[in-house]
Amino acid sequence: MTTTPGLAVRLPLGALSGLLAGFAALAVAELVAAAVRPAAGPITAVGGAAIDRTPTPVKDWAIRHFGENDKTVLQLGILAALVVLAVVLGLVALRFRRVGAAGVLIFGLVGAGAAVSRPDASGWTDALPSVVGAVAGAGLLYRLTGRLTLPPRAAAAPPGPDRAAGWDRRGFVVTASAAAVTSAGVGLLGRYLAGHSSQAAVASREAVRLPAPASPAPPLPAGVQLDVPGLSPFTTSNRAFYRVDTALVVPKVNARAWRLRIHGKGVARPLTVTFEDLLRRELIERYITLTCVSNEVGGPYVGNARWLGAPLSDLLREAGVRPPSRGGPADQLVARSVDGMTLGTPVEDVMDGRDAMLAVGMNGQPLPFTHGFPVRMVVPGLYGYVSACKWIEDIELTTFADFEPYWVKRTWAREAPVKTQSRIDTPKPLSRSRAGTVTVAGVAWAQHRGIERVQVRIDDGPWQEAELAAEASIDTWRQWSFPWRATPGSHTITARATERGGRVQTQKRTGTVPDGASGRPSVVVTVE
Ligand SMILES: Nc1nc2c(c(=O)[nH]1)N[C@H]1C(S)=C(S)[C@@H](COP(=O)(O)O)O[C@H]1N2
Ligand SMILES: [Mo]
Repeated sequence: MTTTPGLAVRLPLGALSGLLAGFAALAVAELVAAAVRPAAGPITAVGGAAIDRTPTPVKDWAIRHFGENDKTVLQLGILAALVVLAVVLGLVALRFRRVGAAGVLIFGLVGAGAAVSRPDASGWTDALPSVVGAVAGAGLLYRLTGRLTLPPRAAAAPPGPDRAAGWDRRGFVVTASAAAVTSAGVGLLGRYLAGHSSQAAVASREAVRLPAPASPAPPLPAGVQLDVPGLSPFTTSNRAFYRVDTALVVPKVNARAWRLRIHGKGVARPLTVTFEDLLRRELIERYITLTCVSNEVGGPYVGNARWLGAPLSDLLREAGVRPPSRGGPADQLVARSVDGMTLGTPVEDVMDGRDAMLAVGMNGQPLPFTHGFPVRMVVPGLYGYVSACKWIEDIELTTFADFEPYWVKRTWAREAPVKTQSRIDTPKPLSRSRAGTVTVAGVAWAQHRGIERVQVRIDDGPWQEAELAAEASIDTWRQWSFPWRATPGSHTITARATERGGRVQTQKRTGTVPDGASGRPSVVVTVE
């Protein structure tokens, strides 16, 4: 007579026990997180810690290959790892129940450690979701695997319908089903509560009425937009605007509760402003093109929007800040976001008269949550990672010597003005065209310096002038187009821009690290 079921039954049941325990642990953790702080949940915390510890080349590669899906890929990866882990612990628990359960607790501690060490952690309570979840998961695993081996006395009893194979089949099925149903319910409740807590933020965004700017954007000149199919529109819609950030869960900030503090070295009068305060100020509206330092030559991480915001230099002056050129002691402005990101911007740049702003509007709308609602920084001429802090809540005046922001700690340059770049939007790489006139068109940017010329070259031929669209301002990109008399064969089209003052976009190719990609865009096409 067997006292335990055969391996063919035990192994799958052990794995199932592990999976159920993992599911219960996560569900309970999410519920507790909804009460404590949604971002303190284990998946978000471990994911965030993983993002911060990912080496720069891998992160850059992930941004380039998965683009805006990079975070979904990471979360799926974490989930897959947890599934494997749960199965392994379930199998271990078949033989060593205590060890399996202890394993669940240890991983709970890893989650708790990740949660309390997040830069936006609110304290030891951030450990609660992982700890409580792990206790629930460990307890369940212990119980479930207990049902798979009967105590000697029970096993010796005459086999009945429920213990024919020497294990408490009914007990297992009842416990497992109850656990599955309860976990699903607990998980859904957690989701609901977390969603509910972001309702206030959503409502605060819906209630925003953007005021008219004291200084509206100058009307766009006629001819700023060329009529070429496949060419990027002059203004990028909010929906189409690229998104690059480290936030696994988009922060949902309640504008009514939002505050921005301005303080630090040389700040004679530290300030705290509310969202209402900002809206009451004299706002400016400007078209500004934003670019990511991770954008490869020809890449998609660039967009142009009409931003509405409060001039940053006015606020800094009210706080008593002087730029270094006027003897101010701080040369670096460190912006902090609600999710703990830090970005460092030269104080000189934001006070030199350019339209650096605390933006509240994007293309006539309050900022979308993904683009930093309620307030973000925008500084013309600098890559996003040294200027464009989303979900901003704190500005500290300091020095480059005293503080290294997030990306600078990860091998990116301290200072990063945007490099002059051009992009060929049409024809697409490896496309086929008919011989005759083919319109080559794209965009070119050199924010805060301006574009004065774009040229196109076919194969090794001479550089030929492209037609430039009208210039909205030196802070925006410019469209360009070139009527190419295409002849049959395979051809390489290359473009280069010249910034105001005559400096030509370099042909020297560099990668994105440490201060942005250089080189000229080219596409290969076939003409029939
Ligand atoms: N809080 C926060 N702000 C951030 C980032 C971030 O990861 N977190 N990424 C920066 C980078 S690298 C860029 S390029 C811009 C992108 O802004 P967008 O997502 O609105 O296009 O935001 C910047 N601001
Ligand atoms: Mo970026």
